[in-house]
Amino acid sequence: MATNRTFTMIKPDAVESGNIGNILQMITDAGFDIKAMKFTQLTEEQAKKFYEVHKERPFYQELVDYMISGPIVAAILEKDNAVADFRSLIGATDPTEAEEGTIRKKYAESKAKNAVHGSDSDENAKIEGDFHFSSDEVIG
Ligand code: IDP
Ligand code: MG
Repeated sequence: MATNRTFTMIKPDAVESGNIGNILQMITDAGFDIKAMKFTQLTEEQAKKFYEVHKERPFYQELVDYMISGPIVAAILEKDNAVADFRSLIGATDPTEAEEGTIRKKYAESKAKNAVHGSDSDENAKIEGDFHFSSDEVIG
């Protein structure tokens, strides 16, 4: 059964380009409630662990280096059908393939520097939210 929470990060390229506010506006306009949020910078150890599923992929170290290159915003979001609806809102991994009006179409620089993360399943949403937030940092 679909749960109602997902996990996101506004990635270093979008923070650097000054789009935290624009992206949060799109997220809340789409009906997501923020249940937890922090501005932080990942350590290499954290980034490696977060993206461990991709460790055999050729871009793994590039991805880790990028994700630690500057600060991010991490958040837990709530909405009916959160995981699927948020993937629709962010668009395809490669912004050249993302639909008009999606966050990645508007704000991503490239397939690697693609502005936002969105969990790909309910199971991973829980794992990723728990990775970044302790229970007393989550509201409600
Ligand atoms: P997703 O973020 O749309 O779920 P994944 O395939 O899970 O995409 O890849 C995780 C992240 O790895 C992407 O968001 C992107 O930052 C990076 N990435 C994916 N494919 C490539 C690539 O071909 N080159 C460089 N980085 C990539
Ligand atoms: Mg993914």
